[in-house]
Amino acid sequence: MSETNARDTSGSRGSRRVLRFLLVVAVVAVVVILALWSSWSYMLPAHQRPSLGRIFFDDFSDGSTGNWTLTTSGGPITVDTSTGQVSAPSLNLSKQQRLGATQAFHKFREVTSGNVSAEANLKVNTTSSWKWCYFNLLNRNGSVETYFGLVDGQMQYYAAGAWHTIGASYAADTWYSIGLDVNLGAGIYDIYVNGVLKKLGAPLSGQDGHHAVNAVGLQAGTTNDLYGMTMWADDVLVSA
Ligand SMILES: [Ca+2]
Repeated sequence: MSETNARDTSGSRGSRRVLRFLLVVAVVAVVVILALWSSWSYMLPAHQRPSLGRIFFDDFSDGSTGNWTLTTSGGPITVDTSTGQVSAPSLNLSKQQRLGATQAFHKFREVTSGNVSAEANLKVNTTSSWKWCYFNLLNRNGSVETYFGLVDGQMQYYAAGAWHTIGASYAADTWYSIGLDVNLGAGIYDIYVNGVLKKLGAPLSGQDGHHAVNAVGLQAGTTNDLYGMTMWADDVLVSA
């Protein structure tokens, strides 16, 4: 081998080492950027992630319950022009007796995979025991998948046969922004209160083994015939 060729060979080895180094640096940079992006986007409620789009929204500004299928055997459901969040009117569900149901559902195209989120502003008129309100996503069989409620003065989710608190109490006549951020593939959901993550990875209810969702539901409840309860809902948003 001549001296010139040896230098050429040595020089090309050096170039290859530099190229390999730059390639490794580029790969590491891409991995770090993707990790930062995914962790950042994971911290956002689902509807704020770039990949999610709005499926349904109702702020009741049209004065109508027409977007909803109502059951009023337990008490009336009306558009209430006296209150709202962020602005009146809102939906008023007044459960007035133990028997019967006071609930409203809106069906949307079924979401079978990925992320889906539901948000609403909620208010109740009492924190008394045996009165509650539910805000949830349901599957095509009408079974709840998220199982979230305002129960006995605490925001809670139901799983494994019991209610679990999330470190968020509520007061009467106060609006709260609730976000339910579902990962259908993992079978879990996160719960946000006023934009703050309060519960990471609550299990979907999956009572019938079917996790896809196609409805959002509101329900007011009482087991006391003497005193009913009223819940209000506004700015109901579903994104996927
Ligand atoms: Ca409104």
